[in-house]
Amino acid sequence: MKRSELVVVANRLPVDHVGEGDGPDAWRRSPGGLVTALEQVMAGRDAAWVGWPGKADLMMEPFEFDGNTLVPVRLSSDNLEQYYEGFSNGTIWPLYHDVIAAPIYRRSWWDAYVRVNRRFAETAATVAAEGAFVWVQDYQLQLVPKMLRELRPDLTIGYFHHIPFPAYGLFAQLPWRSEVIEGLLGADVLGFQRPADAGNFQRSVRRLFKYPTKANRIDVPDGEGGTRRVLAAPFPISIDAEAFVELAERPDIIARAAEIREQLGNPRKILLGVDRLDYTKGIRHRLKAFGEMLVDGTAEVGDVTLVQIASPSRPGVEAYQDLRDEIELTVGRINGDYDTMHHTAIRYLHQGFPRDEMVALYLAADVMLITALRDGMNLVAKEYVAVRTDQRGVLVLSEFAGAADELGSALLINPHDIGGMKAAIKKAIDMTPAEQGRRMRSMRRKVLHNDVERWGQGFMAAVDEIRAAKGAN
Ligand code: GDG
Repeated sequence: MKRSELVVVANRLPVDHVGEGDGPDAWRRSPGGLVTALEQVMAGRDAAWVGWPGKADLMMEPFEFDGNTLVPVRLSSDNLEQYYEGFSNGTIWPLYHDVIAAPIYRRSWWDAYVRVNRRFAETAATVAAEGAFVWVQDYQLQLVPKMLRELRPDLTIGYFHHIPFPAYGLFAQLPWRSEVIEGLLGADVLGFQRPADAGNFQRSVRRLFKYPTKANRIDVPDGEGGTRRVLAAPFPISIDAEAFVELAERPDIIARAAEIREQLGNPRKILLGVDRLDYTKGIRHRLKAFGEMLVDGTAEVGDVTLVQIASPSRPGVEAYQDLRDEIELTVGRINGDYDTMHHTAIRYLHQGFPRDEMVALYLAADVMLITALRDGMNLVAKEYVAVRTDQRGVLVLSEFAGAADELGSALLINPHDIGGMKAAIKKAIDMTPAEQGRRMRSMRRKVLHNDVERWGQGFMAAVDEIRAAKGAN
């Protein structure tokens, strides 16, 4: 097999199967943020991407796509149920998001997680060239760094954690906590979203292993009497801000934004929520606040409309099925009580949309509601800010989303405080254009400057530094 200097390992390949057969023509680049983020790092390099192709039991040879080698990892439907829906999304996801839903600890899921992580590590080991850099992505693959180091000590290994890393008091619940920390410590550079996440990880390392940590550096025993230095630091992820600005300036998208307002019956203010349908996003809390505003008259149907896009997510996980039922019941009740023949209180769409339409929605929205109970970063917040080249619009942003670290000029809220959230939404609805402009300008400076290219460069600079230090030893 052809071997590459840079290998990305992620749960999913960056493509979706759209055509007939399994040839390269049948694939299209997936729209996700991770793909865009890494595209820039991979461009112009001899790079490979190891991941699951998105269909159970699909056995495929590596293939070339857009100048990179894609290396499919086969997963059976049993693997998907136990490793992906089970351990990744039924255990780790709720545990790492502060136990908003109850994590399920099941030994058979853990066993499957170990097996599948090993398969990813073995595949990456066959693809990486001598001394290559391998960049592992996210919580589904926390054991890969250690497994890969054992197979290929010549490699430099990075890992980026897209979701929060919890406080030790919660993390300690995990029956396999030591194995997970050991797995991650196989990397040379560990990236987290917020300083708090990197701090939580370091505390877990100290509590469980007593390894010394100082200024984001951890000295891990190398098994030969010496130590190996691991960097565990924040690298807040971002968006391709320029690409969003270009979309926001396209006349057809601007016209579409006006059309959306028209189609909603020309309300004075449009509020918008865009989330994967996930219990971490605080959609229920948002609906509660908005519903109460209709009851107490701080918002009126026709004057204000809430558009809620909830893109379908993880339909195989029970907690997501329950959440969907609950949200749809609430939306139905509110609309039943308040809709008129001309206007709706909440326009709810359980659908995914093309990016153009998303940008038109952002442009149409006077107020963007991000009420996550816990969120690694939240790229929607950054996208909304990037497209507002008119310096208008108000971002209501949960302090529990990583984006709050950079976007302090948003109206920051605690989504558990329904009264506080209602007051912030009211303030957003009433905000003067001058104040909107002042806040938006300050946030846009941050997002345009700290874009995804900078994120990639920052991480790679840390990797280069570690590599240079290794070379010097
Ligand atoms: C995880 C972490 C972290 C959503 N619906 C549609 C659509 N989207 C796009 C958004 C945005 C992305 O998906 C969602 O990213 P978020 O960051 O908001 O949230 P997660 O999916 O939970 O992502 C998160 C992220 O990883 C990156 O590290 O920020 O904290 O949980 O780009 O625009 N895009 C299109 N149609 C949709 O219907 N085209």
